Amino acid sequence: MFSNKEAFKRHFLQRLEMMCGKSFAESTKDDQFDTLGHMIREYVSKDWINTNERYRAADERQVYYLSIEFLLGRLLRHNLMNLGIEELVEEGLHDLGIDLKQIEDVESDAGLGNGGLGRLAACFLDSLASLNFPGHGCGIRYKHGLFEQKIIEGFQVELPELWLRHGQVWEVRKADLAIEVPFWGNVKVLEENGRLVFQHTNAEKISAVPYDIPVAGFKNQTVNTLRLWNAEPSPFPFHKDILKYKRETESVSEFLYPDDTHDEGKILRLKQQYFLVCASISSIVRGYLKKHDSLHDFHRHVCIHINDTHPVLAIPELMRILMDVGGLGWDEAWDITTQTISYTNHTTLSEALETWPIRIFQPLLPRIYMIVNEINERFCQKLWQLFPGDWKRIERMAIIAHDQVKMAHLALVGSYSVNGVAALHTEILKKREMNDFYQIFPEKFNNKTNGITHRRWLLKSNPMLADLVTEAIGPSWIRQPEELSRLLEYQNDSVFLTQLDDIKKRNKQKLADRIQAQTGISIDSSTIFDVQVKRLHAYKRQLLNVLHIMHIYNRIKEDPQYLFYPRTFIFGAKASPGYYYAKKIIKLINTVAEKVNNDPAVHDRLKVIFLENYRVSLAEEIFPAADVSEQISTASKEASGTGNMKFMMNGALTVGTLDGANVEIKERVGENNIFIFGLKADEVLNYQGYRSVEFFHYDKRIRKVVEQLTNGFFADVDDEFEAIYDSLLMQNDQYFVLRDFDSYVNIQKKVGQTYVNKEKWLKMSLMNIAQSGYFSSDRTIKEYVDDIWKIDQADYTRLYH
Ligand code: GPQ
Repeated sequence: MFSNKEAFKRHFLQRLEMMCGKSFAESTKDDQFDTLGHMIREYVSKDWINTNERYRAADERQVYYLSIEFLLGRLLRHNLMNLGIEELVEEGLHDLGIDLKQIEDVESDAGLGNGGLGRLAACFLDSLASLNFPGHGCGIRYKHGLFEQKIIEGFQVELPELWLRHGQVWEVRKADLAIEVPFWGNVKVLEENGRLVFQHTNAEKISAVPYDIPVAGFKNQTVNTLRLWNAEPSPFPFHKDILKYKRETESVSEFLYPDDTHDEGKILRLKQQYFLVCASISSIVRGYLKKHDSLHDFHRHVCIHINDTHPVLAIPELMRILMDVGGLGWDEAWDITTQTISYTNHTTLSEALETWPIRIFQPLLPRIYMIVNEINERFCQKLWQLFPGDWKRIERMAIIAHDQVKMAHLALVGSYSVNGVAALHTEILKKREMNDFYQIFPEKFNNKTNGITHRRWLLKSNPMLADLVTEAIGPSWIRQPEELSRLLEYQNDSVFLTQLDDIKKRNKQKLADRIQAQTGISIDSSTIFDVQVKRLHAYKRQLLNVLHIMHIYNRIKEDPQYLFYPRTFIFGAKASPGYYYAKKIIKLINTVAEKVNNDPAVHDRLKVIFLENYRVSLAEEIFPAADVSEQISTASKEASGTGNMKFMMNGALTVGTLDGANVEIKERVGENNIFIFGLKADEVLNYQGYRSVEFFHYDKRIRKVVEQLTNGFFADVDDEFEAIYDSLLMQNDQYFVLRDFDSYVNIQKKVGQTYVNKEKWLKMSLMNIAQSGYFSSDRTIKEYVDDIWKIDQADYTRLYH
C-alpha cells in the first residue's frame, strides 16, 4: 500500500471509508489521522514479525530496558520517516488536498514521562532499533501521562492529560499474554523433600495486560517492541467489594507519579513499580522458556537494564522467579541475577534517592520483602568480613536501615554495572555519593554520557537545517552522526554561513508566529532568542535567569541609552504539582513577563515569554529557533542534561555552568565556542562559609532585584514571592544563585556583544552543530552494547547498511 503514490492514495481512500463509515468529503482530520495511523501500523507488522523471528532464530542476547517513564512524544512523522515513506505519503495526501502537518497536529503526545529520564528512554529505543540491536522497552501504559499545564493569571494549573481519549493507533493489545501480579497476603513456608517452599497465599491479584507499540528503526526493517502494561481487574477476583477492587486495580496504571505525600500515594507508587517489574520479568522469562528448558543460562541470553531505581525490584523479583518457580538455590539465583541486571543512576541529589518504609513495603510485597531482607543480611555479613567492627559504615551501606528500604543500595548490590550519565556525574558518584560502594565494587562503575537521537532532534524537527547539512556533506551523517564534523570545512564559507543564518531566522519566525497565535504577544525574530526549557527545579536555577532579566530591565529603566542587544527570553517548564517553590518561580516568570512586556520603555529591547505546557512536540519547534541555550544549574547538581545537546545540535550557543554534560560540550567545541560562567563543581561541593546576605549587601544590583521580590515592585502581588526571597536570604541560598549572579551577568553581556558580530556568531554556531555528533544516542547505545550489555554484534554489523 506504500509501494507508490497512486497505490497509497487508493488504499487511503478505501481504508478511510471502511474505517469511518463516511465518505472522504465528510471525513475530519481525526478520521484522516486514524486511517493513516492504522495503515502505518499494519505496514510495520510484517517487519515486526520478521524481526522477532530473526531474534528468536539467532538466539541472540536481548536487552530489556525497564523504565517507569517513556516520553515518546508524537509518532506519526517519526514513523513515516523511519519507514522511509514520508515523502510519498506527504505528496499523496497533498494530491488529496490534505496537509500532513495538520494531520500531525491531531496526534496527542504520548507523555508517559516527566523529563530527561523519560525522554532518554525514548531516544534509546530509537537508537537500539536504528542500529539493529535486539533491545526492547518495558513500561506502564498510564491512562494519564504528565498533566497538561495551563497558565492562569500567571499560575500553573494542572489538568488531567487525556492522550488516550481518541484511542491509540500505534498500540496492539495482547490480552492473551496477560500476567497476574500478586499484592498483599501472606507467605507460607512449607518443607517439601527437604527443601523450603514459599507460597504466597491470600494475595490480591491484578492483571497486567500488555499493549505493544512497534519501534521501527531508521530505514532498516528492524522493528523492536515497547511493551506497556495496563492494570486491569483479574478475571477471577475473589473479592468482597468488587467495585472497590476494580477501582483500586485500575488506579495502578492511571497516573504517572501519583502524589506521594501520604501513605496511600506511597503505596500506589510502590505498587506501580512492582507491577512493572513483575509483569515484565514474567513475560521475559516466559519467552525465554519457549526456547530453553531451564533458567541456568538465563544471564547469557537476557540483559535487564533498570533506568534509575524505580524498577529495582527487578532484582528480588528475578531471585524469586529463579528460586520459587525455577527451583534454583540461592547462590545460583544470585549469580544469575547479578549477571543479568545493570543499573543507571540519574542524580546525585540525595533527597531524590528512593526509600520505602518497611511498614509499607513488607505487607504489600511480603515475599519480595523476605528476599530483600535476605540480600541485606548477606550483604551486611560480607561488609562485616571486609570491615570488621566498622558499624558506622555498615549502617550507612545497609539496604535496610532505620525502618527504610534503600532502593539505590539494592541496585548497587544486585547489579553488575552501575553507570552515571555524564563524566562529571560518574566521578561525583564514585568519589562522593556512592564512594562506600565504589570502594568495594570498583569494577561495577562506569560512565555512559547521555545522548539524543539526531533523527528526531535534527532530521525530523529541523528539516531546513538537515537539508542544508546534507547538501553540504552528503547524507552519511544520518547513519553516522560523527560525520557532522565535516561541516567544519565550511567555517570560512560565507555563502554557507549566510544560509545557516537564514534558516535560523526562518525557524525563529515560525516560532514567533506560534507565540503570536497562542499568546497574542508579538516578538521580533531579529532579537536574540534566549531559551530555558526544562522541568522547573530550584537546582536548575530558572531563578538566576529571571533575576538577570529583572536586572536588565532595571538597567534600561535607569539608563535608556544602556547598550543591550534586544532579546526575547523564552521559558517552558512544568513544576511538579506538589512543589510549592517551583510554582512560585513560574508565577514570578509570568509576573516579570507581564511587567516587562507592557512597559513601553523597554518595548523593542526586552520580551519575556512563558510557553505553556512544555512537552516533546513543542520542544521540537523550540530547539530549531533558539540562539542561546540556558544550562545554568548549580555545578554538580545536573547529572547530565540532554536539552543542552538538542540546542547544540540545532546551532544554539550554550550559556552554562561546568555541570553535567556541559563539561563535555565545552571539551568538544572548545572554550571559545561556549559561554561558561559560575562556580565549578568542586568549588560548590567544598564551599566553606557561604553567606548569601553578604552578596545581597555588597552588590547593589543584587540588592535591588531581590528587594523587588517583596517591595511592591510587582504592585498587585505583594507577598507572593516571600518564599523566594526567604530561600535567597533566610535559607542562605542553597543553590548559590546570588554567588553566581555577577558571573552570569558578565557572561550574558559577552553573549550580547558576540551576537553583534554576526559572522563570529555563525561560526560558533556551526562549530556546535559540527561537534554535536558525539551526543547522538547512537554513540551512547553503542557504548552500552559494548561495555555493559555485550550483545553479540555479528548480526548487527551485517545488517547495518
Ligand atoms: N532525571 Cl533522578 C530526570 O529526568 N528524572 C529523575 O527522576 C532523575 C533524573 C534527569 C537528570 O536530572 C538529567 O540531568 C539527565 O540528563 C536525565 O535524567 C537523563 O539522564
